[in-house]
Amino acid sequence: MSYLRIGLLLLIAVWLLVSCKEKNTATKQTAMQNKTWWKEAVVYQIYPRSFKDSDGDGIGDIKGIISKLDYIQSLGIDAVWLNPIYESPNKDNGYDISDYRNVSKQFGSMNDFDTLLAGFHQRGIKVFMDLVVNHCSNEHPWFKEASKSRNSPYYNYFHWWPAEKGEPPYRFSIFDEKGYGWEFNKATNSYYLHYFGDFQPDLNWENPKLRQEVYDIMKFWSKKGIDGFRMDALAFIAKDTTWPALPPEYNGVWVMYYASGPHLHDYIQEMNKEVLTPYKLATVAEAMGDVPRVKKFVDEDRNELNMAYNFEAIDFGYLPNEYKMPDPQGWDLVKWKQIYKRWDSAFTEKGWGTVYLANHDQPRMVTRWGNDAPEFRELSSKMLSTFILTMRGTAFYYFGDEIGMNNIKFDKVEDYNDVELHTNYAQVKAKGGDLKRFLEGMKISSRDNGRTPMQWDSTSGAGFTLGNPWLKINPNYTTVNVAAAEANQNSALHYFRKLTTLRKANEALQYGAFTLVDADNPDVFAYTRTLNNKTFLILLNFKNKTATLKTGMDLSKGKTLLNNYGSTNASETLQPYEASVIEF
Ligand code: TEU
Repeated sequence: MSYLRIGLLLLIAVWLLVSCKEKNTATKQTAMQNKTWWKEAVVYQIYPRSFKDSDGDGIGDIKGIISKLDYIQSLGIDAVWLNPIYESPNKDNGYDISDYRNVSKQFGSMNDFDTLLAGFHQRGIKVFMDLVVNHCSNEHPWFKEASKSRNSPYYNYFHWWPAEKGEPPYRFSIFDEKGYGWEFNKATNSYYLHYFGDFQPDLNWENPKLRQEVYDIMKFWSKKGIDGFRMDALAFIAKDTTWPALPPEYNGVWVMYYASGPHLHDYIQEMNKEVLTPYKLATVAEAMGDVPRVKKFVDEDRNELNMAYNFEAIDFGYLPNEYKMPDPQGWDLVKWKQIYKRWDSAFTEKGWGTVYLANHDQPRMVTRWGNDAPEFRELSSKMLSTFILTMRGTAFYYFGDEIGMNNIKFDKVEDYNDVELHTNYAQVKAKGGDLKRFLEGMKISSRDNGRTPMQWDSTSGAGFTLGNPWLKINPNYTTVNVAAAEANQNSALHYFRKLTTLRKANEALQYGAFTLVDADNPDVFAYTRTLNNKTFLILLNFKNKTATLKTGMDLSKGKTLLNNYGSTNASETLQPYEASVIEF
């Protein structure tokens, strides 16, 4: 064969290889992008206690949410997640349920709920309910009965350690002052297990009867027509009931040990078969752990759940071995970007992630991840909203962030309501720790910062209540409120609406591949989202100073679709907290 022929054959072979590879990526893209409503959704989280009070008792309620349905629709969101609305003694604000089939009297009636659900559906908004089944309240009839006698039919609905066997093997409890997860019960002469507060006994998922009870509760709500469940503390439901001693490498990383009950995934698969598939429910779970662990919950082939929260990114920037104590050195953007990269690549083909920067367990996003100084509050909150709505993964957006609500930063421990805060305060106090330092840290990280009432207008009570609010209202409500934001065309609120519209109109922002740009840039979080022939470049300056980056792209070819400074010129120099969405 002549050299010419060999050369020609080689050329053809290379051409064939390249075109096949291109085809492969194309098929891969469509394969990874089987479309579903919940992958495209922006989910707006409503903390009912703090959203809108209709009867003047200082506590938000269902009728209050109903009165704001048109506002919620106007945001352009696709679904809502309601924090627990069930009957509860409210020691952990609804995460201690005493009746799974009734609405809390504080919030209204079942009729109100039915009206609310219909109101959402009429507006094309889907509804996620909170499912809290790792534990119930100690005032739930199951526990009340179980704790009377070992012969109670409900005794095995919970985990017990008989006192005649001595001290139970150590387990940690997050809302217990001593951090001890077993509580002695005299009537049964045994200890019951509680990973959270002693008022939140853990349910025994190893008991098939209990599992059936849970599925029945889920069916009860599903028959009403809800669209999905947000699953609380789901990683912890299964336990190793041989109660092995915690290994030396445990080192306080309880999620990695407790999240691994041997039958965890069997139970979730059973739940999927019994309820999730038949009722076509979407699911998002608190499935704590590292990426490989989390993947197991949402890998489509495993028939378990749809989405999981990214705890790694949200817990970033705290001092090791101290609960939610912000690192005085700040947090490292380059490392944070790598977390998102890792989580994104875990879900390119199977499974699906979520993107969020706040919820009821977190402080306000603008204080924690942006800058709530008056000159930067709106700018940085627009920048963070841009991040949440242009990343790959279902967007979970916390009520009030659309107007840039920020942390209230209580000075006194008495101002706090949260069981978590009071537990940790008591622990620091018992150890003779620095309480002043603790309270300073909590101004940044504590959960109550995210739970202060919604600021609707500048009237007394912020348009939230005519009564005495259950938690203090941020005094800046006189200027930071929905009414003021509606009146100002440049507000974070109007910007958020532009973002939801932009995301909806562009599949590339929903399904497009995510690639970091200038990954090592210490100030700017930049990335592209690409699908077929469309690319979006997103530039986000996370710092309070001018920053530059290298995109390696010809920005003159791009069109700026959205910019929080109103600029239309794409540039590699960004103003403090500048955000740009550029289309190519
Ligand atoms: O949170 C689960 C959880 O594991 C908590 O540790 C959470 O990460 C912590 O609150 C962060 O500060 C869920 C709910 O979201 C939370 O509100 C409840 O208090 C908790 O379960 C118990 O039900």
